[in-house]
Amino acid sequence: MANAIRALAMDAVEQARSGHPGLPMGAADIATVLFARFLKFDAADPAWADRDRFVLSAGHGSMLIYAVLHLLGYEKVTIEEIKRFRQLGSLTPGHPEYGHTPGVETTTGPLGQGIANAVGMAIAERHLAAVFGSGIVDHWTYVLASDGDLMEGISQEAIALAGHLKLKKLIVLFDDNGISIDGPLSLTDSVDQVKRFEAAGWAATRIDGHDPEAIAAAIEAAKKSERPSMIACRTTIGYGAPTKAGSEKSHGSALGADEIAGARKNLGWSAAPFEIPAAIREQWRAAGARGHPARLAWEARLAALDPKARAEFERRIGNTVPTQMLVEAVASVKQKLAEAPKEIATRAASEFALETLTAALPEMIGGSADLTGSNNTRTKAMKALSAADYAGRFIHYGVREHGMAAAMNGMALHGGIIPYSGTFLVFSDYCRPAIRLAALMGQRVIHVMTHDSIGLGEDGPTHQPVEHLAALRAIPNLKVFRPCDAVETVECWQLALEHRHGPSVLALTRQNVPQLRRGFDARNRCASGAYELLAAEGGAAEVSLFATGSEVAVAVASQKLLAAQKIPTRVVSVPCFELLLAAPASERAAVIGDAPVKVAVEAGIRQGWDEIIGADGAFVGMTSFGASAPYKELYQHFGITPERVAQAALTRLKKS
Ligand SMILES: Cc1ncc(C[n+]2csc(CCOP(=O)(O)OP(=O)(O)O)c2C)c(N)n1
Repeated sequence: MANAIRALAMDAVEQARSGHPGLPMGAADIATVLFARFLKFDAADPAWADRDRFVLSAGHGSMLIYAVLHLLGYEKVTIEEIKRFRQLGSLTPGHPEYGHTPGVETTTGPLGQGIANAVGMAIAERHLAAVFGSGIVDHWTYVLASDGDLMEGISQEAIALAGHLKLKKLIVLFDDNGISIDGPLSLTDSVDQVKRFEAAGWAATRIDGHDPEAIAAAIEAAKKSERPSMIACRTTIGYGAPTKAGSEKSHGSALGADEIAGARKNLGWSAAPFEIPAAIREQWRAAGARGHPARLAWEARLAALDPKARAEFERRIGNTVPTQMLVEAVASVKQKLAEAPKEIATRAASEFALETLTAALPEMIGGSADLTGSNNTRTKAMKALSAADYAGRFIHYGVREHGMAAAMNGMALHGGIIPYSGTFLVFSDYCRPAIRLAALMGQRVIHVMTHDSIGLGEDGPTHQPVEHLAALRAIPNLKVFRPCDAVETVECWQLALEHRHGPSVLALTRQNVPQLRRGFDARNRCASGAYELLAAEGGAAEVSLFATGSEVAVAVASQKLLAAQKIPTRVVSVPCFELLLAAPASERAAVIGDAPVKVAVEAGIRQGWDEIIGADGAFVGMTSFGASAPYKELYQHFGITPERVAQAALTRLKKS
């Protein structure tokens, strides 16, 4: 059975003239034992909610999972798709892509992400089991990780968190082949991985990864452990290849006809390319159907559940937000703000909104990377999620932004949870690879990123984001929200929760801002990405001021200065570029307007703004890193003031 994986991997990579045969050939025995004897799944229903999750963290070994899915009988993964490995539109892309190939649980390729996703999946499993009971949620999360996965720093964050949370249903199979691209691992690494995992609170062991009984025994033992488990499986990369086995030469390129012929001989595999002998195919198909009775039994248990509980489980696992409840929750927050306006930081406004939103949406699981009090992501009612209480809804991620962001992706992928978290906006760089993957996979994860400009003050330039808004806006399918006050903050929360197929960032202030939206307006004005907050007075607008977040108040003050000089000026709040730029051209044109002078103000760099104000528009913002001082002084020092904005407008007006 394992040789069938090896043969398909060799043949597909050869046909594509590109790909990675070494890992699938080396890890074939591990995958065979896992899928044929342990993994709970049903090839006939890849979306079964209580299936065991399998994460191929070393995504370059994609032919391993494609071969396995094909052999198990996943309907869509046909031999034709295997033959089209790495070709445009095939179900077998270069690296596994979530949502593309049934049976692929997460997109992997950037090493280290998969193992960190798996930690999130294992957290999701424990939490949902605590909420809905082990009759409905009770599954394992398995990971196949390579040397590269374990060398990446993110793996340390993931391992430490999993050990701390005692995620006993997480099992990592380490493809311990001692080879990476540059050559033997002795070039780069001397870590004892077993000791490393043990130090993080895992059970860890070392076995021969080509001995099926040893693999099975190690998995059996891992399933009895009270801790997460790591099994270092000593393997030979490119197992079976006559000259390239055990060498980096089998890692990432086609083996060539002679080497493949030699490997077929060594493995005793005489079938033609892409052909699987009937007896072996039968065994694989039987493995693919092995979980069928378990699935039916699970479906019966679900059907027997109290109808309300069943409906709630199905709603949550289907990632369906209760629209009416969300709309009502947002309206009630806005009502309170209309009655008693708040001059507070938008991070505090976010906490105010979360009090109501998290009560309405039990699937929201919050967190922070050790900045809970600063990010305001934990509401008073939220209990911590811990090894002692997986029903808790707030995760203290520790100082682990990258691991946090990747674990959040895993939770969203698992289903049943809307993860949101907190850190400083400047540390979005530490989360960026995982945010990018959330965007690529279309996952609803929400990052609350506070201290969003020089407005954070004394912590200085290391902590003051300058280029971050622009950098985040560059990621496709990510929505970046920068609300200007408490009302916009709750509206942006609603939009982030409704952005079902992609991640969001909420960039929030540390400093207080005035509530600019007064009175009750049921509409979500942020939904159009930008809107006219204040119309021009005294005639057609000669100046349009555009601003986001804390700088909207600067624009509003500037409007007064210009009004004193009889210059009709409008103010447009731009809480979300992506929504504005996605709006129909006519709507976009209407909100951007045709005032001869356009000025934008944002305490960040200009990049991206030209799409709104044009290359000839004026920009008041940052052109350098910030500095350490009280924030009001910084706004003066860097010239982000009403006077400077008015001056910029006047200078342009004179020119025009
Ligand atoms: C974050 C990241 N950096 C670099 C790469 C490029 N890359 C792909 S595989 C690999 C290392 C290969 O070694 P290993 O993980 O041991 O895999 P094996 O050689 O056993 O297949 C590298 C550096 C990557 N995919 N992701």
